[in-house]
Amino acid sequence: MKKAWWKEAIVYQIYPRSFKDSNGDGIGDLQGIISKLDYIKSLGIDVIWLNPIYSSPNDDMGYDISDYSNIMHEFGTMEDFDALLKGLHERDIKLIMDLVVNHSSDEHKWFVESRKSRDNYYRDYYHWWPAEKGKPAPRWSFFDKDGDAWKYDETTNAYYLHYFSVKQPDLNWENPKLRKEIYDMMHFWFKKGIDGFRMDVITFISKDTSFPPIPGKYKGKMWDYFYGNGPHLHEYLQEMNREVLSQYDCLTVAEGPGTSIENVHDLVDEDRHELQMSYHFDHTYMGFLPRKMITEASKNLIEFKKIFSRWDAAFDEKGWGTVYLGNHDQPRMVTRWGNDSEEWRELSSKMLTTFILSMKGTPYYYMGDEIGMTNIKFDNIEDYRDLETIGWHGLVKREGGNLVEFIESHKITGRDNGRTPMQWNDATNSGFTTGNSWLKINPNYTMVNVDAAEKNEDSCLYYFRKMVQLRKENHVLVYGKYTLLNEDNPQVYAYTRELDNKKFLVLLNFSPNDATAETGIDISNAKPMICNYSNRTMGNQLRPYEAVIYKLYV
Ligand code: TEU
Ligand code: CA
Repeated sequence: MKKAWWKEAIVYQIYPRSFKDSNGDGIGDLQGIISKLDYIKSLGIDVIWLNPIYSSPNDDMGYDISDYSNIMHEFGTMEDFDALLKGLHERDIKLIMDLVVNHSSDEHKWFVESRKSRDNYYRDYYHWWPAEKGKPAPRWSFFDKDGDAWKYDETTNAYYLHYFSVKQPDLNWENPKLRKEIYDMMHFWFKKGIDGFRMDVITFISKDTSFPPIPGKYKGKMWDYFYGNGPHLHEYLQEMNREVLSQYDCLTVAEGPGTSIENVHDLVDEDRHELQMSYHFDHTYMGFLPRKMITEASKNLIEFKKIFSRWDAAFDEKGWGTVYLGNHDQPRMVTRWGNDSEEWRELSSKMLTTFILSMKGTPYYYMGDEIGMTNIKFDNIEDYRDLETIGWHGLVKREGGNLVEFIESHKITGRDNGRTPMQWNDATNSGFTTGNSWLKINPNYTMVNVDAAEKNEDSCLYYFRKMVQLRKENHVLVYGKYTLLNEDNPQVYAYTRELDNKKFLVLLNFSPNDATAETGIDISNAKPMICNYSNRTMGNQLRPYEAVIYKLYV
């Protein structure tokens, strides 16, 4: 296993819109993040992944970019960005930015020009279908109000493609002029000193521009798999690597909808000269029906263990993986995978943190999870700001579907649950803003906040810092061989990590009941390295949501 800084790094994701507002407009901003740099440093993490901060009309909260080389005015100025980057680097923290180049905003000058005429210089920066050829073969859109990825545009009597919202037209990567523009933009940011990119739906960028009907085998399956393996994807990523990435000591991670164990090596193996790692969605969709309606199967631990064990094994020989539970597209991990009741919130949050930071692969940890933030569970669609939930709600309404069931499911699955503002203290608006927050703040901020956690050495926050240190001091948790134990136990996730002469045993009770870990391992003289209960009774009995890591003497 070849060692590398980006394999040993712990990545902390900041959703800037909701981290800290410095000017009272209710929207987080770069100066707000700067005011919290010492807090960020205190976590012990190595890399910040910053969601998009570029100019945007915010149809999809910054994932619709109208100028790739400028800062969204709500977030501040380029000088603020330079100060933020300097502040992070002074604290030995790297910064990776979000590269959103499958699509731009429809307000980007390229698209404003492209839609003007069929012979415009920028016409082929996007995917157009002349209407005289009839309507093109159906493509599904994640965010279109009717799920239709083709939008008719009267001016030039043609359709344009948008896998996401109508305000997010897909860029035409088959056009070398477009690709060069993207590479130049990437150099611009690298020359400012950033340390890499998280690449938004990068697997979708290559399209067969004859737009044939989607093959039958993808019917009913996630469209991601068809979208995620276009004809020239790897050619373009190898070109991006040659033209840009190979010239910098950087971290590159694909957001990889449509990646599978079968195809991920084409993306991340070192000898492919493309990217370094990718994150998949297999666990996030567990038990979900279309439009993120939820079923009982959504928390099946046996399935969860199978998924993570399969993905771990995928990188036994080559390539490298990622481990995450939360991000800005996912519900809060303690609600989705733990238990957000007041009785079990802290214990189960610490248990999940133990999992993320004791698995092989680079951990991606989402802001606020370190204090055990929970889903806000809106009762009204009017409280949502995310076009995904609002769009699907409209669709269900038009179909005469069950809106009560929809709202109930989205209390768990809706993306805005993970986007509510960071909870700093128990003052008004949790110290996030002195104005009216762009998205409601979880009322539990009076108890769940950074200040309260800093005053309590038994808090999720202190536990997170301890787990970070345990991982950094024990590379067996980074590179060690993972072996799943007791796989058919529906309550307990048990595994070992081994490297050279070190062997750790991780026992996690994912249930609210006592459980027994049947691992066959004698722990009578093992050393508990960390536990989320103040006292660890030896043996393989686990209390509700108990997490413990033992050092075994082999
Ligand atoms: O997400 C792409 C993506 O796959 C998710 O939208 C996922 O399919 C969806 O949340 C599941 O319901 C990226 C960004 O992370 C997301 O925030 C953007 O909305 C999207 O791309 C478009 O840029
Ligand atoms: Ca602000």
